[in-house]
Amino acid sequence: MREFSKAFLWGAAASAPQTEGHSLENGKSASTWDEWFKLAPEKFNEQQGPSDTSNVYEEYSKDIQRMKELGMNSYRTSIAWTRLLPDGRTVNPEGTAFYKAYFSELKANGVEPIINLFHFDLPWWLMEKGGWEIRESVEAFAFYAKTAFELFGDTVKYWTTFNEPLVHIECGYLYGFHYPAIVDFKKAVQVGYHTLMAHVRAVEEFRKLQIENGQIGIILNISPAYPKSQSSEDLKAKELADLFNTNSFLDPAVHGEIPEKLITVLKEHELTPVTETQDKELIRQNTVDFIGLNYYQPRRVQAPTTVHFPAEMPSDFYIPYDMPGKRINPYRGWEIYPEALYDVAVMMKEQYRNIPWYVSENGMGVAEEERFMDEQGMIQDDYRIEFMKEHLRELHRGIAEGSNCFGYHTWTFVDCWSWLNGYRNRYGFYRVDLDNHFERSLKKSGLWYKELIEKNGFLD
Ligand code: BGP
Repeated sequence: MREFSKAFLWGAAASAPQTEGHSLENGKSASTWDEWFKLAPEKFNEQQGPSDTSNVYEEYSKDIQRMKELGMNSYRTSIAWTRLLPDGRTVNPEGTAFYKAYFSELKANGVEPIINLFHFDLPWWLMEKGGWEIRESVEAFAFYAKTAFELFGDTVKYWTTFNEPLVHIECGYLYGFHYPAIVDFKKAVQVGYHTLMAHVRAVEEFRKLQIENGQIGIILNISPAYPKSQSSEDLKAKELADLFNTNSFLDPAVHGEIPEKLITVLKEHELTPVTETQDKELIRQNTVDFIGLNYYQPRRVQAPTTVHFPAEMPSDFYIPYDMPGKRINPYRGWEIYPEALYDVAVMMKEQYRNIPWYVSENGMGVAEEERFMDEQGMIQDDYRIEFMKEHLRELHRGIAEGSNCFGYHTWTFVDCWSWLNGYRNRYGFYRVDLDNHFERSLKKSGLWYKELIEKNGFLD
């Protein structure tokens, strides 16, 4: 039996833009997703946009009963900045009432809400001014964060500032996947820097309010780098991949410092962002209470064969290595490598002062899951159960060695809309009926999760 600690958090994660629906209604203003969908609907799988989600705006009460039924003791979702503060300054009463009711009901049902402030959804009014490229975004975010803490801090005790800040940086400014789909390394670094400062300022606002028992963290996507070989070139590629993708946010969040090495590399390549004098001190003073790590896949890397100087893209520092024989989830194209979760646990213990952390996302997206539906209408997603088991086994090993992990959340609870992928890949414990997004049905993995929670572990 692999058992977990008594207070271990079991739950699932989601986000406002991927679940709420009513994306341009009830007082909400447009985010970059709403506008991009308007501008280029063909980019979205089956032209499903951000209004086409799982209707949590109406369904949250019933969903909370479903969470309770599985025994979940925690749940993470986010606030939509555009719903709470449609113009960035004025509180939307309808949005406030919705979130108040939603969070209180979670709490009343024994499901601890972990509330995140930013999940890829920048307000359009801010994007039009330059978004994260401009310093104004930092103060705009700090104001939004403060407003949210003041409004909901009596109910919500666990807060996080950003979900996967690397995503809006690299998808928006390096690889063309998200709006504004610009390819510009220097801008990407500036966007990253402003994001970090926005995080830090939000933490500062949080501390000022002294919310009773309140804790604040950040959620980072972690794909630990593994080198192709032990050659010095490949090892350097691994080091740089971790520097840009892992240490860049983890170090300031936990240690209060941007890694010296990163500062040097950016300088060498003329990528240094514009900063302000007080920033260093702000970063130093505003570290977090806990970290959430989203783990899906490792990052296999090797040394680049041709490089530009100064660097034009991260591929001038490291390139992907397509390792023969790796296990893969063919629907998402992501490698399955549970062992990395053990490595992450050890890294948190040894390099990040064993700060409390939890697995804030882990899961397996599979397309056309209706194929696996049995006669009773239940999706037999044994592959998902196996995936979770394998990852929990490795996590447990890390915890047994002293890593301070306090919970495990899967992505996700109810199948949800996923950005450009729409509803292509499903992740939920509950299936959403694509012909009627109000309808949900439990999958086999949900039953397995319920049992896991009941036993606080699993037989292995
Ligand atoms: C994470 C995001 C989520 C979610 C998940 C699954 O990176 O935080 O928003 O989408 O990945 O990925 P996808 O939906 O792209 O398959």
